[in-house]
Amino acid sequence: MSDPKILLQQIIAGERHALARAITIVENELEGSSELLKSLDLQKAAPIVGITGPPGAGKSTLISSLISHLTSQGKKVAVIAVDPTSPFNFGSLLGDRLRMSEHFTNPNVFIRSLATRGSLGGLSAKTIEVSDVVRAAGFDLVIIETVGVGQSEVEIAGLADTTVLVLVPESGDEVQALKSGIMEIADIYVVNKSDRDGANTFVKNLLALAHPREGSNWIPRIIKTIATKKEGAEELYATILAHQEEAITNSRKAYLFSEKAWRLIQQARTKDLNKEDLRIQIANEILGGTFQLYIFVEVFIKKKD
Ligand SMILES: Nc1nc2c(ncn2[C@@H]2O[C@H](COP(=O)(O)OP(=O)(O)O)[C@@H](O)[C@H]2O)c(=O)[nH]1
Ligand SMILES: [Mg+2]
Repeated sequence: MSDPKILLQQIIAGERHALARAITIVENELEGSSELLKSLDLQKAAPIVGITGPPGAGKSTLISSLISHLTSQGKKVAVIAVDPTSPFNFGSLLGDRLRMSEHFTNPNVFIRSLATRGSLGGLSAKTIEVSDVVRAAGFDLVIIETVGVGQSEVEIAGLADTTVLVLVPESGDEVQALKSGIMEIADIYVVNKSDRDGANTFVKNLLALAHPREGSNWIPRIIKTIATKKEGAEELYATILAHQEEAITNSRKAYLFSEKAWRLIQQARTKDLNKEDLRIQIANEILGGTFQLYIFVEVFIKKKD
């Protein structure tokens, strides 16, 4: 077993095989996993952008166009594709791989598919841990693709710094039905397939729905894209950056970390877990400059035992 500290240094230095090994260690809870997680510097890590939406909306294609834009600017980007179906269903993984194949040979791009295990909407505690390892590896941006199947959009919103909901012009009816749940979680709406009829009307309808989340001044933005032609990727990235600058406040950080802590602790089967307590404790530690997610979770679990 390699020393987690050395492995971490290699990851930060951009050694991709070290990153791949670290992900395997964390995914399979091999020896050193906990040490590795606890030594991650998550305050300075790359932001996570969650890209979610119904199957076929064009998420993978959009991510591919975003990667092209980012790498043309010399940026480093990682993609974690979360497959909500069985880990044995390689068909869907292969589809995403083929679509992204033009990026597989680029040293500034790291793509990893993640099978989900057990969690209701597809996002397990493992996804949090793996994405944190990737976040610490010197990328400018980490993108997580999740298929919208009800609960998972809401889960990605607790995991991602910025949540992008990808819809298509025909999503109008869905949006009416889903207004309260899914619509609440997006920081940025993308109307993809804008080469189709109805895109402008749909954008107008979305604009009427866009209002800030509770406790935030950020008003969700709406962006039209044609992912197959790489149109709109530049604007999408600029808007992601704007959201990072304007909306990621300390209270938002405390919210996100408490969502993650809750899920990690829940996985460790701790009872009597209160999210509001978690948020307050985490907010205090963030203010005091002492917060580290995995140390916090370990101490919390020990205290409860
Ligand atoms: N017309 C059109 N088709 C698109 C666009 N973006 C993606 N597609 C197509 O939509 C299908 C589903 O795309 P995919 O990226 O796999 O969607 P995902 O399931 O959300 O990841 C593919 O056949 C894409 O080529 C677009 O902007 N316009
Ligand atoms: Mg996809």
